[in-house]
Amino acid sequence: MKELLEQIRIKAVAEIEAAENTEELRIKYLGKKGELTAVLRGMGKVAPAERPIIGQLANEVRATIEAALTNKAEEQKKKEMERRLMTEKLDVTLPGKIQTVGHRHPIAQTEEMLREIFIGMGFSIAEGPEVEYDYYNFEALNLPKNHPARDTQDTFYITDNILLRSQTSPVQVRVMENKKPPIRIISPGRVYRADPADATHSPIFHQVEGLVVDKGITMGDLKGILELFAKQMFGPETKIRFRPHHFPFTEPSAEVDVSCFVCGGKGCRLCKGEGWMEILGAGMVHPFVLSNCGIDPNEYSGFAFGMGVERITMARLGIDDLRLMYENDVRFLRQF
Ligand code: 2U9
Repeated sequence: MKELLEQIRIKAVAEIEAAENTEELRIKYLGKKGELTAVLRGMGKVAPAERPIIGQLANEVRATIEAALTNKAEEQKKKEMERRLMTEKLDVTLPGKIQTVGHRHPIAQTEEMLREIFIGMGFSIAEGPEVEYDYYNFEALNLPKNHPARDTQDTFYITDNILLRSQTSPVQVRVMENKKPPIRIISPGRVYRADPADATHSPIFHQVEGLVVDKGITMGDLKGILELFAKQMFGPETKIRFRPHHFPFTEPSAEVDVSCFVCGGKGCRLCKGEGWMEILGAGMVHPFVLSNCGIDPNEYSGFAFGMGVERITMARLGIDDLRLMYENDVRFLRQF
C-alpha cells in the first residue's frame, strides 16, 4: 500500500509538471473515481495497526498533488500574463487619432437662426408635405390654372394635380383650413422649381415663409415684425425698405430690402454698390386666399412674407455662387 501511494505521488507530480491541462489530472488523481481515492477505499484491507500510518501517508500524497496542481496553475497564469505583455504592447507615446468634429451646413445654420428669431417673437413652426396637390400650391393661393404667374413658379409634376411644392405656402393654407385665428406661424422647408442651376438659382432650395392672421392686423404689424427680424438677423443698425410689387396671394405686396450690413448703406462689393440688399417678399394676405381657406376676410386680416434661405445665407456669409453650397466640398464648408 505504501509503495502504491509513493508510486502515485511520483507519477502524479511528473504528469502535472509536464501537463498543459491540470484540470484533467486533478480529476484523474483526486476526483471521486480518482487513483488516490481508489487506494483510500481499499483501507479496509490494511491491518488496523498500519491504518494511521497509511492514512497519514495518503494525506501527505494528496497534499503534495494539490500543491503541484496549484504551482502548475500559477506557473501557467504567469506564462499567460507574460505572453500578453509581449503581444499586447501599447505604445502610449504614439500620436493619437484626431477626432474631427463636424458642424451644421451653412443653410441649416441660417434656417436655425431664422427659426429662433421668429420663435422669439411668438411664432410657431408649421411643416407639411413636399409632394403637394396643385390646389394647395397654386389654386388656393389665387393662382388658378393658366394664371401667368404660374410660369415664374414652374415646378415638377407627378400627375396633373400632384407636384413638388414650389413654395411652402401650402403649409399655411393647411393650417388656416384647420385652425381659427389667431395664427402666427413660420413654415421652413425645401421647395422645388423647374429652374436650371446657376449662381443664383437651383431646382431645389429652402424657404421660410411666415403668416399672421388675426382681427385688425395691418401693414404696420408686418413692417414692425420684419424690422425686428432684420435687426436680429443682420445687426441692430439695420434698416428695411419696402418697394411696391405684385404677388397673386398678397395685396398690397412689396419686395423688402435691408440696408447692407457691411457698408451700412454707402455701397460696397457685397451690396454691389446699392447700399441695400433684397432679401424677402411680403404683403397683406389677399382676401380671396383667406376665403379659400375658410377665414372671413371681413372679420380677419393677415400678413405673409417669404424668404429664400440660400439668399440669406449668401448675404450673411458673402458667398457669391449658390452652387458652392450644394457641392459639399469640405474645404468650402469648413470656412463657416
Ligand atoms: C399664404 C398667403 C400668402 C408668402 C409670400 C413672398 C411674398 C415672396 C419669395 C421670396 C424669395 C419666394 O424664395 S423666394 O423666391 N416669396 O416674395 N412669399 S408673400 O405669401 C403667402 C403665403 C401663404 C396662405
